[in-house]
Amino acid sequence: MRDRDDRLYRNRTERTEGGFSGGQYIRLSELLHSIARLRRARPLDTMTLLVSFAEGAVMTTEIGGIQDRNIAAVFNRLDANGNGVVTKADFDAIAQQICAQFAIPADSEAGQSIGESFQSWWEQLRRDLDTDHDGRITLEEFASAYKDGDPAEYFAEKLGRTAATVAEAVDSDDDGFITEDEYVSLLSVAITDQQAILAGFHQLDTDGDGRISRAEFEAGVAAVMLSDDPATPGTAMMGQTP
Ligand SMILES: [Ca+2]
Ligand SMILES: [Ca+2]
Ligand SMILES: [Ca+2]
Repeated sequence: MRDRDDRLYRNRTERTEGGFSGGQYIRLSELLHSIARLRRARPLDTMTLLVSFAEGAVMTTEIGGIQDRNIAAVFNRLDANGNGVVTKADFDAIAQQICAQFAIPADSEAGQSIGESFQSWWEQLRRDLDTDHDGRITLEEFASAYKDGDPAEYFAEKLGRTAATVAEAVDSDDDGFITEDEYVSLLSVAITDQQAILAGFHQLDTDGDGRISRAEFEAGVAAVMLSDDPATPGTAMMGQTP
């Protein structure tokens, strides 16, 4: 136990002191930007890629508090082949799914770039989260990143940047606000229960003006996996209810 605690501490310290060069969330932002750049010749916007990534998500689990269930929901999406651990094979599978969906040949320049982007994202995750260095990220390892110590400030900052990228993509008319329609169209690929989607929308709309500002959205995304209080805006985004 002592060894494990030391390892977690070391792991967190390295992350905090810059070993986390960019972090997995920054990787996602970079990935979306680079793919968007690559695909500019053909219409394939960031929103479409986000939707593609979210499809097939397993968004409901029955066990634990709201934080555990949100963490499990994200973990299950990363575990693309559903074998209960996140490995390189999952990221290969996600890259292949995206290439297949957009008819991008895997051996083309664009296909190779997508594959490399997901590989670098996996490598970053492995360095940050695979605390026993066995090449597999278990749910326990994944959850410890969000639950041990006090990760809130750190993750709020990192996740906030990805949230900004997502908000930009979802705000299709670029007026700085995400409307109910824009929000529902993003979430409905992952969550079938419309009431659950709307509950997430209203929870994020903290000033109650009927639309989600980018600041409201970014604050909510940053909190998704960090809070065990169902009253915290963001905790309902993944379709989990108290
Ligand atoms: Ca897996
Ligand atoms: Ca491991
Ligand atoms: Ca609002």
